[in-house]
Amino acid sequence: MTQITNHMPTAELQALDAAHHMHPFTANADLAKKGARVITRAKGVFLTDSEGEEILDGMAGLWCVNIGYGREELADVAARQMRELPYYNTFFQTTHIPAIALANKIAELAPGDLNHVFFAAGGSEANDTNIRLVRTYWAEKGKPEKTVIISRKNAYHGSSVGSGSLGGMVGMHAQGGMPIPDIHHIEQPYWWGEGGETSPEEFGIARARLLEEAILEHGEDRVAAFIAEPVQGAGGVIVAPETYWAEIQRICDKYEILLIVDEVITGFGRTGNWFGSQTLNIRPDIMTIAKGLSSGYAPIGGSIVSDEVANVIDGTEFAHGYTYSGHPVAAAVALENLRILEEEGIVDHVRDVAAPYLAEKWHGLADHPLVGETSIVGLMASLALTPDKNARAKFAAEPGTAGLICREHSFANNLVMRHVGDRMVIAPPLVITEGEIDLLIERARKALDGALAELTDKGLMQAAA
Ligand code: PXG
Repeated sequence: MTQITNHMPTAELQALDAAHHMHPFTANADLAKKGARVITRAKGVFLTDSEGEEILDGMAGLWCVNIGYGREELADVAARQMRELPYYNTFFQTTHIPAIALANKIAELAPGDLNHVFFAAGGSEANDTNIRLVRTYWAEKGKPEKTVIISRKNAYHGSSVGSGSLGGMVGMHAQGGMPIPDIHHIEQPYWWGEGGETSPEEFGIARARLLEEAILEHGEDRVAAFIAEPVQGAGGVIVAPETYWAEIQRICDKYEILLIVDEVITGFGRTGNWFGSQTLNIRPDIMTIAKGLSSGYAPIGGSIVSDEVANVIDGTEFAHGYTYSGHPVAAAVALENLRILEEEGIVDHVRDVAAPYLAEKWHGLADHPLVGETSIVGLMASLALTPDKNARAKFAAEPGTAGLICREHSFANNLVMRHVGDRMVIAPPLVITEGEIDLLIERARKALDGALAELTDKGLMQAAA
């Protein structure tokens, strides 16, 4: 273990962190006892911590560092832009070159008639924008009563009050008065966990038809939009059965409700195309983007809007915007990131090389006694931990117990692999090589072995009744 000497000892950093830093989605008192892992630098797909450990980042940060860490070009562009114009706003009839260039580039890359971009600083803000966009769209069309937005349970659309309401996370709704009115959640298309005896194909159709039922229940004249992730990310990389999306598209078309596709994770190459909508053959009216837009090097997100929606919105003053909408440094960094993704053929690398290779290896983990199913689209993958794979059984223990144990073993083996309940998920940087995928799989298997041993020792390999 290499000791790094240019900063204070880890324990001191941890104590200072615990004293003044409130972490997101964390029981901070528990973390204070244990001490946070301090990440000091990163290169390619590897992180280095304050103890000098090299960790394979199987999560690309938080599903965002698509081009990998340590690209000097982005640092150079940021420095140049800060010197030239560090900040100016896009309110009050002004604009600047990075915002112009980035909006044009995004319009070129986005499918169909998604040609207009409203910028935000991240995905939560962009989804808040979307709530107001779709309601304003219908009001401008003379249908102000169309305000209901249908979403899905176990969806993640952000953590602000609006976007958290769109999301379907029960634990989030329990804190702070969410969801806001007129957001309705239907069941998710999670066959392995909820499909029972139905075939995946039938289940996909049945879960999509819940959208139609919800529209009819509220009345077509009340429903503004449906929002969904192409593949649920934070919900556990849940890949809908193949029948699902065509049926959703049919229903959105039939009832003329706007389709918001949240591409915050699936955008910018993650699924082997520029957008998950292309991989899954979906035609959104609005797309939410963030994360991979800048590969996480700068905070930026936005909504890509169709010609039709933009034309209607443009007819009024949309009283909405953020200080950092189209921030010049973030926009310049995003533009450079898109240049690298494009010129280095990174999306092709995902589709033709990395995703097929990872899929083969990831599905290979299905022979492990702890693994119930493996799912993968592009470079986002998950597996279900189970005490009894033939029965698709859940654990008798509190949900997430096995997942947390497996994550701890993964960390101990220098692999960042997340758990969502008792599903393990990965989404590595898109530049990952075959050799690095081998290492990821080797460490994931060690984590599974370690978890199986610990679960067996503790008598936790019991199925729920
Ligand atoms: N939509 C989707 C689909 C997301 O995954 C957001 C919106 C919100 O983006 P911002 O930039 O406001 O965070 C996200 C974010 C996790 C995790 O634990 C996932 C996200 C964020 C934080 C943690 O998997 N996704």
